Amino acid sequence: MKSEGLSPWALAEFDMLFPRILALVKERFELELKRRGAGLDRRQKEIIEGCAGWLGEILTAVFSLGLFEQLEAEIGWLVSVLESRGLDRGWADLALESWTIGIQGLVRPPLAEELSDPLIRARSSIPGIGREAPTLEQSPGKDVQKYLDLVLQGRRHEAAEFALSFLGAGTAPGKIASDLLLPAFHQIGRLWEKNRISASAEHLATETTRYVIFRLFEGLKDERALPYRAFLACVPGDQHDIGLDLLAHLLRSEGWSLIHIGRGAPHQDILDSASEARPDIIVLAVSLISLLPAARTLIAGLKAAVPGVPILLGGAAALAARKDLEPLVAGIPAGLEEGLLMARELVEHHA
Ligand code: B12
Repeated sequence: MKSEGLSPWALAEFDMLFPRILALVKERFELELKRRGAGLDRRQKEIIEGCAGWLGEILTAVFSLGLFEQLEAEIGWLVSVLESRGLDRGWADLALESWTIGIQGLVRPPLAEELSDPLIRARSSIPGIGREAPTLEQSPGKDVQKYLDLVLQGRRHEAAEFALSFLGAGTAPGKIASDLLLPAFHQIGRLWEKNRISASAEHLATETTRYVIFRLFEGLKDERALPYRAFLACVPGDQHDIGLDLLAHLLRSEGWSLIHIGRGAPHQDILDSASEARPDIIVLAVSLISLLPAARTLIAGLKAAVPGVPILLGGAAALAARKDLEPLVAGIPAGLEEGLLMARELVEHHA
């Protein structure tokens, strides 16, 4: 597939030398941690140790899909994660510098320049990152804030009753999800990023949200009972399944039958169960940029295993790589409503 600005030779060289470059970068991080990590606690050290491999995964996605603009966004996210955990942005700089040195040391010129130029550009953006308005200051609105407080405390019945009160007032479940549940979730993500809540709090919020979603859609069935069957799965490695779950509820409420395997299935299992399911459409979700190469491999595998079945790809990472991935799939919907519409159009067109 085409990657803007990067030759296939540079890409092949990067793939081949990846393990060696990664080993060098890790070694450099270990040395730096010994040199200036004395005052850091275990969690801080874990974050720093994770930087080397994390950037490697991001670079694999950025290079193979030509997502050069995304690299700066990801570095911005890393700086935010580091600084809110008492670590300075010098560690993000070290990660980019180490990958640059590794590439320049092991890859032959001029391919080395091709690969390291985007890193050098991203590095120069570090001093200016996040100096503007901090994202947490954006107020989520009164209802979202109220719902968010309940979800963060795991008060699932009250959270569900609050969400259901909008249903009683005539708002559709899908609209409640997009206007209440999703903004709350986005705020939860920012709170985690800023180290205001733990990963376990994120898990509690997820399970509470799952319950609220179940209550919102419980008993809702469209009389149309559409004769279509969808197969839904997260890309291997991606745990973010709530968006996919919501789409599943929306489809089910229109009377679709579903084989919804959610998250956790490895590549081959997805291929096997998709071909066994014989669906009219396949719906995949990917939220993390680092898993875009896995998404692309899965799409290729599904096209071979279940030829002719349209594939819809959704989720935050799919949207970020829309331009590059769109030619590979039947559609990348911007949101859940659009996903529902596209799914219907594709199966009707296909039938
Ligand atoms: C809940 C959550 C988790 C839960 C997931 C539980 C679960 N079962 O889903 C847990 C705790 C496991 C988790 C783990 C991690 N997470 Co997390 N997570 C979130 C959070 C708060 C909500 C995700 C979510 O469900 N959002 C609701 C969806 C529906 O909204 P959306 O993603 O914006 O999607 C829109 C569209 O894309 C569309 N859509 C979504 N999915 C689909 C699918 C289809 C088919 C279609 C058509 C449309 C569609 O609908 C939405 C509205 O239009 C987000 C914050 C956020 N901004 O979303 C972080 C977030 C995604 N996580 C993040 C990170 C970093 C992680 C971890 C790496 C570290 C961590 N926090 O522990 C791990 C990685 C685990 C893994 N390998 O997947 C980052 C990603 C940052 C980045 N730059 O990529 C985020 C953005 C938080 C942040 N601000 O730092 N996470």
